[in-house]
Amino acid sequence: MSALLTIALSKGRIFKETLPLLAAAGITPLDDPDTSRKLILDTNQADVKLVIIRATDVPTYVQYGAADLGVAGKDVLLEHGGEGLYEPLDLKIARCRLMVAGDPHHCPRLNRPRIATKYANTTRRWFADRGRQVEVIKLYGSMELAPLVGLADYIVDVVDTGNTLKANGLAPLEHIADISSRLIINKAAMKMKHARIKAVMAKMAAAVGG
Ligand code: PRT
Ligand code: MG
Repeated sequence: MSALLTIALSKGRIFKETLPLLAAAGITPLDDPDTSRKLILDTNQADVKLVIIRATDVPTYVQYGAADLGVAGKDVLLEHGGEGLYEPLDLKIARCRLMVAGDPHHCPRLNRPRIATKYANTTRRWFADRGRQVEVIKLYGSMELAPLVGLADYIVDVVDTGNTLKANGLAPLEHIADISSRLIINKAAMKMKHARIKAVMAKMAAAVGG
């Protein structure tokens, strides 16, 4: 007898890169979220389910215990704040950098440059910590467009190859943080399902490698 274990994941790169780590823990999904319309995926283990949600919603599901475990980018965790969560394991997947970016030839508004980003909390904190006055404009996607149409002087976004910035005449300017995805765990679940979660964690940790 064992309690149900629910794991929250987002589609795309996090799902793909988490699959081998779950496999190392003996967990294989029975459906592919790219072709299935199901939001709850069964796995080869009857008592392990995957819930497939937006990347930015993963910490919220785990915080409130709707999922016991989850995988979320450090960018998303910094923005969420990490309340109600343990973050015990760096999975070293979906790596990128959180950067300030912009047109290197652009002259910003002198007193208070505008920064467009979906990372509004992180951005406010980062500039405030450096004593730099900025106006943060919250967006939900396509940040690269904002400087091109005069909505903002700079953006804060995650950058991998930098190709998306380059294709839009932008360049990375300042490094905020190195990003990778983390295993996150609901604090109450960690107590109630301790042995079970510890076992999954240990196998995933062994599979992460250096
Ligand atoms: O796509 P959706 O709006 O549903 O949500 P999401 O963008 O938050 O999810 P997803 O799956 O795209 O990203 C999940 C996590 O992957 C992020 O929270 C990051 O921690 C991590 N990650 C790693 C990235 C990238 N690399 C990355 N390159 N997330 C986004 N990107 C974007 C980047 O901003 C650019 O627009 O991908 C585009 C290509 O990047 P370049 O630099 O290679 O051109
Ligand atoms: Mg995306």
